[in-house]
Amino acid sequence: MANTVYVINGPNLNSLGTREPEKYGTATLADVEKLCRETAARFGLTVEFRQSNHEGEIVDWFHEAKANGARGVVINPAGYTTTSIAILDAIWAVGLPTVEIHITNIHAREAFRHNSYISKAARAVICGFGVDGYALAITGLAAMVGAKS
Ligand code: DHK
Repeated sequence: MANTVYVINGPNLNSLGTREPEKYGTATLADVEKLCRETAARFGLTVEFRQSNHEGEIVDWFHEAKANGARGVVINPAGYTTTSIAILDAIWAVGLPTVEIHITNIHAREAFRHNSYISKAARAVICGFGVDGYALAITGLAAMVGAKS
């Protein structure tokens, strides 16, 4: 798995496409997966694409990524962004370069969405580009880890 990046999606992103489309758009999670795979392939990278509504499962995936020799992680922590010290600690524990992405501009939304625990460990943060942010996150991660197009 030396050329693999994990793309981890948090709670409710399984409903992408039908969930509040005025905020999150109409692309589905399957569309996002395709975008991620196509973007990663340009840098010779393959993608492990995951989604969970359960915090502990997301923590486990960081440890799995490390054990499998992944190059890095892109995560949309969704509703766990502002609550999960466990995911923050997992990022620090495994030490993999991690890019945080949000579809919406969380800083232009309700105040309770502004304070990200994940940002304290992420190497970079992207928000507000819609699902295109996933392609930007993978492109940035590829540059961070020296994966060439
Ligand atoms: C997705 C969510 O589910 C929210 O909980 C976050 C994020 C924003 C997004 O923009 O991708 O607050």
